[in-house]
Amino acid sequence: MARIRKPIPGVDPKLLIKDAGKLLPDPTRRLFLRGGASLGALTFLTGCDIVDGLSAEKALRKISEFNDGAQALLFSAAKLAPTYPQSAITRPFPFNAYYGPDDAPEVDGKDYALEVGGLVDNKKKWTLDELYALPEVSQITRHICVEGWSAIGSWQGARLSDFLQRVGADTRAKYVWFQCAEGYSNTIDMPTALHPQTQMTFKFDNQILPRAYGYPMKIRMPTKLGFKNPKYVVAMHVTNTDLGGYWENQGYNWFSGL
Ligand SMILES: Nc1nc2c(c(=O)[nH]1)N[C@H]1C(S)=C(S)[C@@H](COP(=O)(O)O)O[C@H]1N2
Ligand SMILES: [Mo]
Repeated sequence: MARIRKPIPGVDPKLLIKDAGKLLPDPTRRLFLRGGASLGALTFLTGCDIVDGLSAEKALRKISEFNDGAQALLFSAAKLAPTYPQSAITRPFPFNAYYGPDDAPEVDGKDYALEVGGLVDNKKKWTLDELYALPEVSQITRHICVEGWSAIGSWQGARLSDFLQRVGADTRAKYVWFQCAEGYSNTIDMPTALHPQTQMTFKFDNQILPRAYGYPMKIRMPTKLGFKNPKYVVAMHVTNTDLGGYWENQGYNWFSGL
């Protein structure tokens, strides 16, 4: 549908778009330019309705602060992480946490009940039997840790997007936050939560997830670095507030993904 734009007092749209283009980091800049670099795209990226000089300045300020957010908005569900054959699985698969393997949480599966909160219709808790009954998907993908190692693993579980739909999550919300048994936490953007390879993982290599790898549940996101993949997850909240995370709060790049 064609839309006639009124002139914006005090703003030359051509210059504004040029400035925005200069401020944007790649690859967002390339996508912005390729997509027509319009006022509409700028409005979409910043969430600012550009009606005057003040809001135009605000949009530019946002863009310059905004590398993570701009990338997240352009994150495409069509972009899949590479998958591998069985023979490529790294054995033994490495353990990693901010403590040694002996200090990994020991979650009692019998008492386990996943808390689901925030912007969802159904806040009932989920037992392991209920979670195990969800339709299963499987992936063999590479896990990449910022500490300088990577490994290929095989993970089975439920699609997080299916689960979010099932609990009536408001998928227009910005984030999903995860809380882990030992206090680790994570916030991810909704596009990543809805990505087809983002998985609520209950098994490693078709066996119940061992304690080392996050029993009873981890969130597997092959489009994100290792530290964005929380293990021992006990709660999940759909939210419009960025609740940060263990490493994010210590300055790690929030988006940390493809
Ligand atoms: N609960 C919890 N989840 C966590 C961590 C942690 O310390 N606690 N470490 C993260 C990091 S940095 C990495 S690389 C992976 C390691 O997962 P793995 O032990 O299955 O290889 O878990 C991530 N998720
Ligand atoms: Mo990591």
